[in-house]
Amino acid sequence: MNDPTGRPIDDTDDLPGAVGGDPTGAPGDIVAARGAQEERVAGLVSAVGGGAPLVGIVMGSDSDWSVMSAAGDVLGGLGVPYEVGVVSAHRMPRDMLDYGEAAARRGLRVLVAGAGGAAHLPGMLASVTSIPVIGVPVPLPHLDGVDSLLSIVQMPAGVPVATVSVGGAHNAGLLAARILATYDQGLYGRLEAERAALGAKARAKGHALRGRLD
Ligand code: AIR
Repeated sequence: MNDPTGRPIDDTDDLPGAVGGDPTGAPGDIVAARGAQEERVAGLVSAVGGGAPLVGIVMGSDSDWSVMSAAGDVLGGLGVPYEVGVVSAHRMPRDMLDYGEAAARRGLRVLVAGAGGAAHLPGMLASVTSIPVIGVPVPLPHLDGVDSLLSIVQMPAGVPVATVSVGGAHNAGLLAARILATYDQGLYGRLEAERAALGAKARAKGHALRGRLD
C-alpha cells in the first residue's frame, strides 16, 4: 500500500530491535523503501561519541545549536553515543517524517528535539514513532520562548512529548540518559554519582553564602 505521495506505507517497521534485519517479514518493496529511507536519514545527521547512537538530537535550524548543544554535552559526559542534525518540520517536512519513522529501526532509543517559534518538530516526530520524544522550547528574540513552549507542550492525548523548560536542553539530555539508564546499570551509576555531586555543590554554595553573611 502507498501513501498519497506514492511512498509505501509501512506501519510495522519501527520496532525496537529491528536494526540490521527484517524480523517482520515485510514484503520486498517495504524492505527496499526502508533501506532508501535510512540512506536519506544518514545524510542528515552526524554521529558523536563512538558507537551506535542511542539518542537523536535534532533541531529546526543550526541557529538552535547554541541552546541544544547542552544536551549533547550532558550525553557526551555520561558516555552515551548520540547523533545531531537539523530536521525542520516546516522547511523539510519529508525529511522530518523519514527521520521519525526510521528512528527506532536505526537503533535510536530517545529523541531530543528542539525548535523555536512555531515549534512543531517534537510533536510531529512523536506522531510517527513510539520511542520517547523530549521537546526543548528554544527561545527566540520575540516572545521570549513562550511561543516555542506552548507549541511543544500542549500535545493532544495519545501523542506524548516530555517538554522541558524554555532553553532546557541540559535537562533534556539528562532525561534522555535517565530513560536509557532504566536498562543500563552502569549509566544509572554514573547518573547517581552526578546527582550526589550536584548535592555537594549546592551544599558548598550554602556554605559560601553563610561565609559571606557571618
Ligand atoms: N524553525 C525552523 N523550522 C521550523 C521552526 N520552528 C525554527 C528553528 C529556529 C527558528 O525557526 O528551530 O529556532 C529560526 O530559524 P533560522 O534558520 O531562521 O535561524
